[in-house]
Amino acid sequence: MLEALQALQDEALDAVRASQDASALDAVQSAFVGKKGKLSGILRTVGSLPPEQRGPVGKAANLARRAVEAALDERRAALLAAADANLAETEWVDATLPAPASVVTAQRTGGTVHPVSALVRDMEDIFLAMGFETLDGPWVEDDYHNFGALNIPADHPARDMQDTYWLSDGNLLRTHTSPVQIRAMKRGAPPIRGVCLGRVFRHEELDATHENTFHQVEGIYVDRGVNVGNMLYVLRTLLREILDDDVEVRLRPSYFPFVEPGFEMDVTFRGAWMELLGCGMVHPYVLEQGGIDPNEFSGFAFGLGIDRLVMLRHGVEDVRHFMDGDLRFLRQFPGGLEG
Ligand code: FA5
Repeated sequence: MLEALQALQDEALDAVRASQDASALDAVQSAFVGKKGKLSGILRTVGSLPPEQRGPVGKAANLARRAVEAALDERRAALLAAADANLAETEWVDATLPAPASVVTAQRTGGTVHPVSALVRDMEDIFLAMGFETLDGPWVEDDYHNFGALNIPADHPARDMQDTYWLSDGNLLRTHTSPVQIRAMKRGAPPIRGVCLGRVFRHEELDATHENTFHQVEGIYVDRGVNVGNMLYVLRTLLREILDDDVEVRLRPSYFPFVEPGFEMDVTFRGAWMELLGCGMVHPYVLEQGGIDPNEFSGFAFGLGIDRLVMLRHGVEDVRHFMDGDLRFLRQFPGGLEG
């Protein structure tokens, strides 16, 4: 499998080098790393491999995907630069006009990877190695998926826990990634092992740990006999991979209408406890909404604040830095293309 991956990566890199224009690069992109591409196909099968192979194959497949993506970016920038140089020789340029899209794209390839994106990628690797697949869901949700199916009917006081941006058509900007639980269950029968890493929106009172646009990772695992112990194992493995050993963690009972029992996990940050995630066993009502028989199956789910985990990882004192786009902040993070 690993050799096949290497061969696939080599084939993709050769194809990138041979591409002479943007449409050729687009074709290489979709053939290898697009949704239906060959490398993406391998990544999707990782969860069904024997457990001891998942880690190495998942990791190698991700590395191969990134190498191909980086080569595509580089080749695209080189072709654009060549085209611009050509243009500059043959045409008079009005420097007061906004830069053409090609120049903006080329400059963008010189940026750094946002620390939230970097953690998202790392977490995807960790979950892939544990046999989870990555799921997606819309930012604009309907009331049913964001609340109703999660056992929060229209008049339920728990709606007040998540102050919502409503749209004029009655839909809303999702307040959490939990609607993806319902979408995952409706998509296919158990076993279900999925994670969704994405953006969520709340009309919040802003402070150092509360933004109105932030990121969560939702996890859902449904099968026969799934229990709280399985959940704790997954959460512990995740945090052990991401955080230093000396970070203290505590679990305490909590309430979310869509789990029973429910918990919250806190971590120590700057001398105080900071809430990191909510979790629990998927409520029987929610399983039923997903078309799953609660007498036969059980499951756990969790929702973790990614931005807060980035704060812990890098010692960032205020969550509002992540979305305000200040390059002096963003350039501090290693791992970007600038170094
Ligand atoms: C939820 O959103 C639940 N959907 C989590 C869940 C999923 C519970 C599955 C049970 C099962 P909560 O509102 O507590 O719960 O948000 C989850 C995490 O998101 C918080 O622990 C925190 O880390 C992060 N978070 C919440 N609000 C903000 C905010 N305004 N800014 C940054 N991070 C936030």
